[in-house]
Amino acid sequence: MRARTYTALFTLVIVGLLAAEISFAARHDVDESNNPKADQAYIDEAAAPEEPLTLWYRKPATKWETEALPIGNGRLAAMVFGGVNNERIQFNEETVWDGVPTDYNNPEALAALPEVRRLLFEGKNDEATRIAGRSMMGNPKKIKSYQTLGDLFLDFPDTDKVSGYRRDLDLTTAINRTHYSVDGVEYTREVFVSAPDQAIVIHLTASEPGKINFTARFSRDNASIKSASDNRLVLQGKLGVHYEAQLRPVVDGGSVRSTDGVLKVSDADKVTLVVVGATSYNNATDISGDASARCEKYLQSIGKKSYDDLRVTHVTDYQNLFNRVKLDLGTTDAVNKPTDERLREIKKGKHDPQFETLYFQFGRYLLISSSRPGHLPANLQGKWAQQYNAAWNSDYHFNINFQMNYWPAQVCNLSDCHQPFFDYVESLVPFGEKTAKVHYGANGWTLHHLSDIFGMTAPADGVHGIWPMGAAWASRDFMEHYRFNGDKEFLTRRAYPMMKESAQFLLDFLVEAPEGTPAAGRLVTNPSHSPENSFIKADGTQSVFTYASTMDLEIVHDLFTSLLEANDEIDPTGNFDREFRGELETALAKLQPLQISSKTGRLQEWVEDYREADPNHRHTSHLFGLHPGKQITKNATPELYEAAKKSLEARGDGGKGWSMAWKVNMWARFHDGDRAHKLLGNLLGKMTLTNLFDTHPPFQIDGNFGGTAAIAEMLLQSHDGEVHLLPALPTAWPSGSVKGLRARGGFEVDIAWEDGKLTQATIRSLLGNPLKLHYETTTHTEKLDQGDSFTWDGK
Ligand code: FUC
Repeated sequence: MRARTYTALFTLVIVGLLAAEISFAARHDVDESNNPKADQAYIDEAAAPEEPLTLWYRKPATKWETEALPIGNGRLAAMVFGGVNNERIQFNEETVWDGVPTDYNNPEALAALPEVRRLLFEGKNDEATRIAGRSMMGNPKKIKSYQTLGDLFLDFPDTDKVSGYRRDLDLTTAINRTHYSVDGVEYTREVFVSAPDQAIVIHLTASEPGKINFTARFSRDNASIKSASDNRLVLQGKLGVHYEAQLRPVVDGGSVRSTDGVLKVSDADKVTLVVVGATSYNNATDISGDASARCEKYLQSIGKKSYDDLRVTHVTDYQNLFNRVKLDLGTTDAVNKPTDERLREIKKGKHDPQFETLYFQFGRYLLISSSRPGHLPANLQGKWAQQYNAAWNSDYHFNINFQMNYWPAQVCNLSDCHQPFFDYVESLVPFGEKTAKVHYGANGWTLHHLSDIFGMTAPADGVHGIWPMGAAWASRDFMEHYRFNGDKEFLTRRAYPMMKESAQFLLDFLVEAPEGTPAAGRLVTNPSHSPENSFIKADGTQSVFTYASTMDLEIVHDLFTSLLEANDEIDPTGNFDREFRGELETALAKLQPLQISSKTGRLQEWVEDYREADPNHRHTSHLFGLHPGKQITKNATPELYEAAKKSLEARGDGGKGWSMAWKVNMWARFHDGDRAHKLLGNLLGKMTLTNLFDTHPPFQIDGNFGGTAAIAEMLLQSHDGEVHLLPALPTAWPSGSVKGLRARGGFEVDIAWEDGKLTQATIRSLLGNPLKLHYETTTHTEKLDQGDSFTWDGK
């Protein structure tokens, strides 16, 4: 009786947990605050833009999430609607977060740990869940949301006599443009966000003088909005941080006046509006900065720069990053159709390889626009959020999403854009050191499944948040940076210490599994999760909470072997940090190995061969060792490789945006180009919105970045000690070329192929490392000096 009550109670807890996961998405602000006076559709024959790497549409956006177009400079971001009678430009600044610096640690947690561990080893998962839920969560266990900074509305004289309407986003310049004619006068609006000048720049022109008339106003809940000197508009408010935006107009001809928070421009020839924004955020413990002074400083430094100056500076800066990679997967006539029409046809099954190129470059565009050195990294929505309560707070999720954002960074030649990831993760270390101590009595640092900008490193949300592997996973990017760039200074000063601290935590956290468990005598993690997935035990009860999930073991293996690799790089004689090296080697030898199920032949997701509660679960965590890790490869671990393939097969071809993107990467690692391409088709056809944003749903940017990385992964791999050309080329891309991808070991790679076969590859050595090339069944080694190039036809 009692057991049954517990089971029922427990099932309630689990169902509650899973429902919480789902409702978390559902509870976010819905996409209602769209352009209130949306323009009607202007469907006429506006010509296609000349530049094929352009998103373009024949009607203004009405919906923020699916239609408006994103622009950004890594700190500021904006979504532009392109309305004719009413323009809406929603904008963000990366530190506009609700909340204040907080100590999230829970001093009660440590006392509960031994009991929870014992219960999990004894298979009393439900009891362990209850105790952990009560005692081991962060305090508070919820973080607050990233938010919009505000909206800028431009109201023009109403007209319905519009012709030649087009709005577009040119990925080669990062300029958004709205163009149309009324009564024979052509109007053009250009909007971009400049990184060098730290401003959103809006430029309005007309083909005849004196034709520009509009009013402009800011809007935001709970903000004060007023006019100020130089005809400025000012928006100010306070969450925990003080936030501020300022608009300064430069008007040629006609007249301009700003009163009571409304700017009125009449009969002007051309107008430039410069919008700047800032908050009082200094760092996770200090929000005492001066938002107004910061805005003032941005405007001062722009001074009297002309629009043309601002534009040239922006384009030069942007192209320095964007132009490094060129991709051609084939051309199609569809390029002459608006992007929304093309996407509709793709959803119906049309093959449009040039659209896949557009999608790839859009991912690179998004990374450049949301992640720049000196600023915060891209969050769940990049930096684009119109909400006050965004889905999952638009936070940093460390159990896949945040790391996925950075998968394209190195291979797609945007190493600079990876920097915010490193700075941010390092900024969390002091908080994670405290969490390691307070929650686990451990050295080193830890971080659970999510974080914010106020130093959250403790377990959040629910028991599935008691997953202290986030720091270890995030540390792998530091080593990847070294593998791609060979920067010894980065290795010794940043990568090695970061990985070491993460490993110090794990060395303390790992415990020996007791007799009677399948892992007896081996080192395992406990407590543990396979992120957000649940399993069914032999007695029919369901749980998410266990010990030694496969992903944990793979993360530990990845980190410890990376540290040994780093140690060798620092001193090949093995004399560097000898004692710690020994500890790692001992722990690795004792670590519980990965298991292949005797029932299914699949790689087990948990140390015990539990039944799956959701066989198609969106996370494919147990395949971490295949991708992004490198523990499981065709050459080194053929049995695990085959077992992992069976696991991926069994997961099916469905998923959320990001999980589909992950699967494309994984099929690329299985060298199955057609399967990878099929799933890329699912990503584009089912999980891509009209503005090419990935949708979970709702909009979540990880799928964009994961998808971009996957396309690169199909063309080039370098995780297994060789530069593997066209490892997963699908039949759908018979001929094409890519230029400027980066490979580990410090190589820049150009590849051309025809009729499905490599025709020529050129590899430039950036570091002078030995080169091992691989194409189909052929390998070739070459000694290259730094700066040398080698051309190969794969034979
Ligand atoms: C992970 C996923 C969810 C969502 C959230 C932001 O935890 O399980 O699907 O993507 O992150």
